[in-house]
Amino acid sequence: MSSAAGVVAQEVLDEVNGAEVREEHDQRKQEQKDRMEATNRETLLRILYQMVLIRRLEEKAAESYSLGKIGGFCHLYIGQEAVAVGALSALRPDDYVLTSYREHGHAIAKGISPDEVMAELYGKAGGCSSGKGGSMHLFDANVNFLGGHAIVGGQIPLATGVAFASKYRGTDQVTLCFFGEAAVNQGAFHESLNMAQLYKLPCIYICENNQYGMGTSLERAMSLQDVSQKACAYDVASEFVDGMDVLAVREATERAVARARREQLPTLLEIRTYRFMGHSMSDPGNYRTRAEIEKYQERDPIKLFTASLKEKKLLDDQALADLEQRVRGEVDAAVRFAEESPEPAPEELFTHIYANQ
Ligand SMILES: Cc1ncc(C[n+]2csc(CCOP(=O)(O)OP(=O)(O)O)c2C)c(N)n1
Ligand SMILES: [Mg+2]
Repeated sequence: MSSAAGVVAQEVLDEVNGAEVREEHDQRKQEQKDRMEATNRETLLRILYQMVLIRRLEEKAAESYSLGKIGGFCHLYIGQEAVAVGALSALRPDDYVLTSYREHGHAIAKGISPDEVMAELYGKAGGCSSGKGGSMHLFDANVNFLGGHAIVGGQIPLATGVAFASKYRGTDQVTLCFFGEAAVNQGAFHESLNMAQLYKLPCIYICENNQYGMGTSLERAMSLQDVSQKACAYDVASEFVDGMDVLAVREATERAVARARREQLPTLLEIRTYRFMGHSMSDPGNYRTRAEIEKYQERDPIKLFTASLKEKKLLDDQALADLEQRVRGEVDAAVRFAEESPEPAPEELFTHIYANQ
């Protein structure tokens, strides 16, 4: 075969692949548009607003990190916003949320203000953890957001205990526990699922499967890669969910919440997603290709949702521009708040060590 023929063949192949991607995209958009029927416009626009706010706040955080204004570790959630926003949109304000160190999005969606999140990233006194937690330890008991946990899988038994407390006290509160797929290999995950089903606890375990644990792909670390199947071992209900479709996440969480609130039973949701940035700000990213990242960026949850809203005539260019401007204003204000907030006082070293301080 001549090299010219080879080039033609590649072009034909690209065209076929491109058509396949477009077809898949159109199909997902149609599914999302069908799901929109179940939710009012105000809620849909709030969901878009939250996803855009989280994205822009983190883009700004990356900038501040590069300028040396944010120290320590910083794990961005860019690409995964539909998981936190979709799931939390199915909760009541008095429900509990616990998650890992990749938690800026969950904190915002649970109601911690952008000012307090940004100030915490800056390590300032105005932060939600008084500047003593940083990026990995956002916390606010006032909105039932119980962290921000840096030990992989550490939040899973804690969430199980929180759900036990709700049941013991006779409330109908539900606990949502988020973790990455690498945490599923921890014993704590298995012990918790066993206990939750045995004790009938209202806990929803959400595995955000972004397919990598630091630089290690799922295939290299897990013998059974279908995470949702693992629930069978403990007789726990489970679902596999597309994490790029915010409404698919919302609907699956609604089903799990109903099971938890009415029947006091746990659920495992495996939500397939992808992080567009490195594991943390210091990740050189040489374990995956540019082409792989671009493939998933085509399926950006914010792009998909915006396109669906526009086609359903629930959003136009002007409304989108207004939303972006409102978000930009909030993010700029959060940065100003963080910059102007004081450093924690030296005495703060001795507070919050034991309870009741
Ligand atoms: C018990 C424990 N072991 C190892 C680490 C180091 N570590 C931090 S993040 C991480 C990968 C976790 O990946 P995953 O659970 O998939 O979450 P993701 O970062 O993808 O959101 C590891 C191994 C840790 N923090 N805690
Ligand atoms: Mg992961």
